[in-house]
Amino acid sequence: MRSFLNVEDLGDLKQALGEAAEIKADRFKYDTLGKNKTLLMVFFNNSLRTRLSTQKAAMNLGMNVIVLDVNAGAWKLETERGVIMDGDKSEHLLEAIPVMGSYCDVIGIRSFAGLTDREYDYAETVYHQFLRYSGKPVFAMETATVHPLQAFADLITISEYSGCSGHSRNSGKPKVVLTWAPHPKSLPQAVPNSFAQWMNAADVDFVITHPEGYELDPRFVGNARVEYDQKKAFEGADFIYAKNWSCPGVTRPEAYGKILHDYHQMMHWTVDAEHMGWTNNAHFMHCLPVRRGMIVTDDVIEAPSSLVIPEAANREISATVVLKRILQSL
Ligand code: AN0
Ligand code: CP
Repeated sequence: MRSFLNVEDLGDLKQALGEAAEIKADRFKYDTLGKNKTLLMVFFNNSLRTRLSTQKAAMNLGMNVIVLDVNAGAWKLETERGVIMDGDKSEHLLEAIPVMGSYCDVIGIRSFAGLTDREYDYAETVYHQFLRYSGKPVFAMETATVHPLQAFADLITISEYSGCSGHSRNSGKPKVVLTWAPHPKSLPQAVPNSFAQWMNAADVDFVITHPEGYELDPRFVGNARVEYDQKKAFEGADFIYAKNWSCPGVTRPEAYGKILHDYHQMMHWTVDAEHMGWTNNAHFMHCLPVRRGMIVTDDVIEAPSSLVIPEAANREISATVVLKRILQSL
């Protein structure tokens, strides 16, 4: 595997879930696979889980790890071609990428959407430059439009907990609901995009609910059911996956990356005990970091049915499977 951005990059999902279970049973099973191989993790944005879980995954496989925080100590990087670099940016990404590639065997990239130029973000311009100019396999640690390590960890978690809950009303398939929830700042669409893409590929009954104007890109929505009435969407749900995202610019191109309403008017979308009461005793999920009181109430996130901690722990598992696949193809 030379690139990890989309669910298709992993091939058969059942096999990938089998590998995840194998790693979970013995996370050091392949601890010599990465001997003398170096992972470089490049962060253009903050992280807690991705940074720790991906580094841990690399260590499980016996790799060496280098972490670069581009905005804390590196030269400021220009990303556009054809500009006269007379501002505060000292180096161009097109030199920086092959230099980074010369020090490592695998590169992970965290580079969020700028949320101003939809075409630039949705072309995954920065990711594809790394893929083209580094000469090394590259994987997404949340790029402009996707967060596949998160979605894979989410799928692992759902498959673990749908097995043991077994109380779905939907002919054996768990009902999984992705719900928009309020947030005071503009956030990317990467997490909901990937979650939708992976749920569409999985064996679940999948519903998306959000206020009008927040329609996700059709390439990620696929055949999912979109239900604007949050209560109807929640009915019978086995898993509630909450996330905020800014306007994806599908039905409102001029509002790309914006918050469409003052969040004070949207607090009825916050997932609280009343919302969870509409479900089939659903598990609550969120990728974290989460703002309590905005996305979810304290009681819901602290309830025994909340999966936010095991979900985050599964990030180590998803990253170990992905790095293992990459190392096996070197
Ligand atoms: C980021 C986002 O919404 O994409 C990262 C989530 C994993 N969240 C924030 O910036 C708060
Ligand atoms: N869920 C997730 O990717 O968290 P971080 O932003 O802390 O890495």
